[in-house]
Amino acid sequence: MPNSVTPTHCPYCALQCGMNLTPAPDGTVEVSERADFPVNRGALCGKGRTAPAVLSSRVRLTSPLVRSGGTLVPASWDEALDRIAEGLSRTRTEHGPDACGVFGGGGLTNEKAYTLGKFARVVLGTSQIDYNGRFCMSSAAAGGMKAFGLDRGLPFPLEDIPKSGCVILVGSNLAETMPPSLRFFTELKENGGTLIVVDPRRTKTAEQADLHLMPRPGTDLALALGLLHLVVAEGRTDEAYIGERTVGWEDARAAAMAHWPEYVERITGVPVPQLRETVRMFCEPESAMVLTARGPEQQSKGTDTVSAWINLCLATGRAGRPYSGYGCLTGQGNGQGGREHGQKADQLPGYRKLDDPAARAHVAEVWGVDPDSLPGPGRSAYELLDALGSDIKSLLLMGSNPVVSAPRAAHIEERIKSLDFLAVCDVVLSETAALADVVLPVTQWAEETGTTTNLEGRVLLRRQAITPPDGIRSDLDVLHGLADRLGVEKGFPTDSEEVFEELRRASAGGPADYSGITYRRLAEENGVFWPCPTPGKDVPAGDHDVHPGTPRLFLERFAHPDGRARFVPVSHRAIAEEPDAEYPVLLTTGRVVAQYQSGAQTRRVDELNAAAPGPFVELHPRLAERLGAAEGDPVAVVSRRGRAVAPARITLGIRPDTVFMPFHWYGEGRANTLTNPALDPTSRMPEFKACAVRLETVER
Ligand SMILES: Nc1nc2c(c(=O)[nH]1)N[C@H]1C(S)=C(S)[C@@H](COP(=O)(O)OP(=O)(O)OC[C@H]3O[C@@H](n4cnc5c(=O)[nH]c(N)nc54)[C@H](O)[C@@H]3O)O[C@H]1N2
Ligand SMILES: Nc1nc2c(c(=O)[nH]1)N[C@H]1C(S)=C(S)[C@@H](COP(=O)(O)OP(=O)(O)OC[C@H]3O[C@@H](n4cnc5c(=O)[nH]c(N)nc54)[C@H](O)[C@@H]3O)O[C@H]1N2
Ligand code: SF4
Ligand SMILES: [Mo]
Repeated sequence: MPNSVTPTHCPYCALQCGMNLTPAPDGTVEVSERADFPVNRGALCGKGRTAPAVLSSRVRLTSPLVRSGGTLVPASWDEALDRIAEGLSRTRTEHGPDACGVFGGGGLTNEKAYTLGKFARVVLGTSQIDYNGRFCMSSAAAGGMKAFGLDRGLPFPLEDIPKSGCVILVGSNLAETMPPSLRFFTELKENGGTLIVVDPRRTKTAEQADLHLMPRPGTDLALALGLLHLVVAEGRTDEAYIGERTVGWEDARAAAMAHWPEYVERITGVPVPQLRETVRMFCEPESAMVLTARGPEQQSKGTDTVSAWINLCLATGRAGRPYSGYGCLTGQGNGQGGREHGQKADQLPGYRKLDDPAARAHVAEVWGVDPDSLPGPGRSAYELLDALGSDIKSLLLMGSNPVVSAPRAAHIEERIKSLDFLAVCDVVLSETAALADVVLPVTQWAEETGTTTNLEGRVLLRRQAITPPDGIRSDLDVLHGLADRLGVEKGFPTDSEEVFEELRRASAGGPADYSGITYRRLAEENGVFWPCPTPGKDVPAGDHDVHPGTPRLFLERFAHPDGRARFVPVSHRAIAEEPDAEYPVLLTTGRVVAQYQSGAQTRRVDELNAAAPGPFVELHPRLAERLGAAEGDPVAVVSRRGRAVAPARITLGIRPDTVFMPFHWYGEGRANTLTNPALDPTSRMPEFKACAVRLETVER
């Protein structure tokens, strides 16, 4: 395909911005504007613009590596695959199938996520599979499931945002994490709508807000309950809607009424007049939305927090109506699709439940296996990583770099080192890959075709634009080669369209039904929203011979059998580790615009490193003064898990009781050395967004 222009999508975040790729004569690839994709209309952030830099052989893996005499040395594909098959077989024979673990990622395409889940259950027969999406949007998924009976991050396209009357954006810094999406919020304000941002820091996003609430980290649950209390006290509930479309209001109402505004002000630090103003701005227009991201979700009470914000929407009739609703801004490139097709511990394709006999029977038939042979649900991501070296002896890892991104990372790094056998598939030698016994170099976005599902539930076709270098194979090739060596010759195709055709059948009739979607439709229609069933006796085709897809959910009914949404009664509780005399300051963590996640990819791009060269500790001048630190001075941040050091960045844009560190780096500035793996009881999400630390100056 020399010199032809290929319309495709960015490899990084959940916006999945459209872009055009053109191979250049020197072997590089040029990115150019692709204006026909409605999510970004041609705009890209610096990461998307520079993504081809990671295709270069200067930074990527170019050959399989195997450990020999303590170091990783190049090897043939046959030798590398044989070694992995041997490692996994030995563990299975000596310790049973559940001693083999599999860890996936929300950046993997639908085809890869689907095949990885099938590989774990059918080839290894292990229940021990989970993925990094557990660290991402699992609390929002759990909250959405409880309330609506279905989890799709956004129940409407981003294009609906400018038509709403008010948006409350809770713990999202989308001006840095999804820059092209800021346009929808600018248009909201131009149309007369208002934007409220809830963030303990005055971020670039908060600067755009009409009202910025600055709560103490970890108190969003109390904040939402306080707002609901005021909604009731001021008579702003929508009783007709509550009666017709919901269940469970009385209990949720009673729980919220215990959260008096003054009590909520004491917990959150948000003044009562700001709470009242928020309620007024949210309730006065005809429509309004609440959108959450990692701020309120990455807490040990993230699920209850999401429930509280959904309760606010339901009590005011702001869900399942035009330009109104609750949504979660999912994060990774395939954060949505990656949570639907079976790489999650409790899940089968199509967002089916692994413990549901009918779901097991359906998927087992597609897979050609006995339903009883499918294992049950396994451990969640942190619990799986924590069991490495004890219950789990071998691990196959694809699409994550937990040595940097897992909570309590020094401990997890030790657990990984204590494995009998570790195999990693990656595009670069990540910090986790560097610990492996075998590393396999895989193809990347521009070199392979596959589908992703963006944060709106829009299924997209990412097309191959260039030929991969010699010596590199795709993740699907790897799973095919391993299945074959482990005695399963059929059922692991290497062609992604063939996998998708099977995924369509496996998802048919499930909550995330993709059966009406084909590669051809995706190419012609610029994406299709799920659910998209195959028209048949249960699904009238209407004017189409195909189902049109579902951009907007819940307008007629919610997904529970009775069509009604559920209120969930919730009450405030403290974070798992409150500050005390020894650890008096709160640490929160997150992202900067120029680096992506564990930095495995973006730290290999010169332009991005120049913009964001390393970690830092953001703190308020008052805290800096008490500590005796000036701008740029190294500061040690110490928690019960460990110690990290990074330069001080002093700003008035953060609460004086809180410090912030981005988590993109390894080494002494690794934020996750400090974080607390306290888990949410429902979603098993770790508390990345709040733990107790103390600060120390460092002599240099
Ligand atoms: N540049 C860049 N973009 C990315 C990514 C990246 O790594 N880099 N990753 C992608 C992925 S996977 C994800 S999940 C998304 C994440 O996107 P976001 O959720 O926007 O990212 P974060 O920076 O983790 O957190 C958002 C905000 O939460 C605030 N916050 C911290 N603690 C609290 C709290 O207790 N309550 C509230 N309300 N807010 C709090 C932080 O100050 C921060 O500004 O970004 C995606 N896009
Ligand atoms: N303190 C703190 N920690 C956090 C968070 C936080 O806010 N604070 N956020 C959490 C969140 S939301 C997330 S999503 C996680 C993300 O953290 P990670 O799971 O570590 O995410 P990435 O850095 O994207 O890792 C993806 C890895 O897969 C590789 N890769 C990319 N594409 C492919 C592919 O197609 N195939 C294969 N085999 N490999 C590929 C990349 O090179 C990289 O090494 O971090 C979590 N950790
Ligand atoms: S906003 Fe996300 S999808 Fe768009 S170019 Fe940037 S990283 Fe890529
Ligand atoms: Mo994420």
